[in-house]
Amino acid sequence: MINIVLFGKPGAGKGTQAEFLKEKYKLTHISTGDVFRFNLKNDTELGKQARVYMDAGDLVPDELTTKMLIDEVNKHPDTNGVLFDGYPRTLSQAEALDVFLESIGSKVAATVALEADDEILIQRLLERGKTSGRVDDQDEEKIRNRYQEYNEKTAPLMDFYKNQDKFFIVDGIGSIAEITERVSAVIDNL
Ligand code: B4P
Repeated sequence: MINIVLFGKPGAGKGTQAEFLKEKYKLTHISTGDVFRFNLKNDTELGKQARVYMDAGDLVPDELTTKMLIDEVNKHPDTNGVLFDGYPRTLSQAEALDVFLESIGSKVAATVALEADDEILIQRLLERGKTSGRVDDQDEEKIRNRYQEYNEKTAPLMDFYKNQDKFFIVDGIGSIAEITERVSAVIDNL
């Protein structure tokens, strides 16, 4: 299994790049944001619990998120590898992911961070909010809260992966195809 973590601030393009990378490398794409949104839409118990956090732009509690993530990975026992999109987002999630992957004889091969300036990203999200119907994309205050959550809880993961020599930074500004090339160059060199 070759497992790649796509890392970056909200709107950095993780989901956008994952759509291309999953085809190119035949990986299973798991977006925790998408799985949560599916549960919200279908009004499941998990959706009901996650909604209040997501709508406010807060992270969903670790216990709920990690259980959901493990359930998703377990649905694909024969996969070539997983493209983790939006997970882990806290140190506790990163540690839980390592423990889980080790239990199935696997590990994170690399974490690829898409880097871009906050103000550009906020504009991207507001633009998407015009058509996505996502409550968390429509209000600048909620978007700024997502960046605060990122700075406080997710940014520390950079050191976690740097200390394991698994952290690769890619410039997230440019055309979608250019960025796919940059991420591919990292994966091809692993
Ligand atoms: P996510 O669904 O992961 O959303 P995201 O960070 O907004 O998106 P992403 O970086 O994938 O951006 P995208 O490609 O879509 O999370 C939403 C919420 O779910 C979180 O706030 C949290 O509440 C919850 N959640 C999810 N995972 C969790 C976890 N592990 N723990 C706790 N809570 C969790 O791109 C954004 C926009 O930019 C798009 O409109 C796209 O078209 C555009 N774009 C992309 N690339 C571009 C480029 N190169 N140039 C111009 N525009 C571009």
